Amino acid sequence: MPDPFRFSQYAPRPLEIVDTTLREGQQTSLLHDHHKYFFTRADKEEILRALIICGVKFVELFAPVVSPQEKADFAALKAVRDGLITQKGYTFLLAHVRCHPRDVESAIAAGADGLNFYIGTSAESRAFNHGRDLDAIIAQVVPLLEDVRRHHPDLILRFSGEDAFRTRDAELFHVYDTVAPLVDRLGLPDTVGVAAPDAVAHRVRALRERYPAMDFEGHFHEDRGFALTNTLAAWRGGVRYQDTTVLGIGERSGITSLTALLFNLFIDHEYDALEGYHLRGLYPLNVLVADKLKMLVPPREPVSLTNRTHTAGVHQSAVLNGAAAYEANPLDQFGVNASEILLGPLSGWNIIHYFLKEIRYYQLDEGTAREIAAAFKERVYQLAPDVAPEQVLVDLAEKEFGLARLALPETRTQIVQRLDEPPANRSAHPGRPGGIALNGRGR
Ligand code: HCA
Ligand code: CU
Repeated sequence: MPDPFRFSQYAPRPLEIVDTTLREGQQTSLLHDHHKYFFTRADKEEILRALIICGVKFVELFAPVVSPQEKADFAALKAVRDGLITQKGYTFLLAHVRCHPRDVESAIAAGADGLNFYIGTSAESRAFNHGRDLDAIIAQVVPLLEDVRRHHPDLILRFSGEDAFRTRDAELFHVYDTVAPLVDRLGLPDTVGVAAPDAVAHRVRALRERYPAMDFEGHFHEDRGFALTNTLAAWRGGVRYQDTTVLGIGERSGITSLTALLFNLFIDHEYDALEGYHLRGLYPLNVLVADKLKMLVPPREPVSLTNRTHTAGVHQSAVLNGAAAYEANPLDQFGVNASEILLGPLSGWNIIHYFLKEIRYYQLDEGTAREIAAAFKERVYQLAPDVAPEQVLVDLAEKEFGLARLALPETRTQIVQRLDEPPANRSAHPGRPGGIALNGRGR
């Protein structure tokens, strides 16, 4: 009987997301100001839990050597993972390590399931990062990998030539030829975001020809706005493992967004790729991480409430006749619907603030939104099935917190938010208002 805890006996799915919100994501400029934005241990635990619930099986963390806090967090996150095994199966925790024995030892001591090695191979990295030439890189990396392989045969090993897209084919091959027999995967990170989809397709083809039995891992930065398209190009070229973060956060403008990737694969009918992912949990996941960053799900995220917001008058009247007029994509299947927005286990005060302010047009500040959210959460799970949760929220806002609505002139444009749920859910809540939630502005 295969042992699901051992990678050698794990049958990888067609697409394996390697989520790196808790590593690359922590390098986002949004987390730069640590007084305002900071992933606490509790935040990280919540994010990991949500990722596992959404079906992610590979999660990258910093090597514990990075700081005492990361070390302690690693242990806490492992405990979260262990607590979910019976319910959700095994998720592999991978430590991001420099090709340095100290990094490796710290990760092994912390009980990592795998090591994601990286070292710069481009001329720029060689000149400005570590000062070693390609043969010196090989001389540093190969004995280390051999040693780890020998003593820890069950560890999942991945090696990335950092800045692979500014590394010439021949130079990358020079390093990968010696490393390939020692690892489970080779990475192809576009560290500085220079690649376009054609270059990605070309590189993937060349790598697959040279290493036909090898698995690859894509990692694409957003500097040119190509992160998602590059990931799709790599996936279509046969790259099974793809790095993502929630909301695409990461160094500079970030990397590929987890939910944007799964959403696009769905739209393109690539259902094989979606095996094992829980799509309805994706919008709540976006909200959860946005909430930690003290912001709303950014409007550029495909899986967002803004994609169901209509402001132009002609759009609104068309949407009221038939949503399909300006909504082509089944966002409700990704959790952008009233029950996930208000009731999802991950929805925070932020979305309640947005809902009351932007959709229902109450005047309220953040502090009040937090208080209302706390009261709402206490109440909403004890509801009779025929009471609409939106009504509870509105009652709280009006009757207990005495909020007033913004009074605006008739002519002011209404913003229409479609928060209707799919028919199956709707019939379960006969007390709920009709399919379209109209805001109260000017009415
Ligand atoms: C970094 C760089 C990295 C590493 C990716 C990888 C990149 O922040 O250390 O290990 O494959 O973009 O190259 O994120
Ligand atoms: Cu990166």
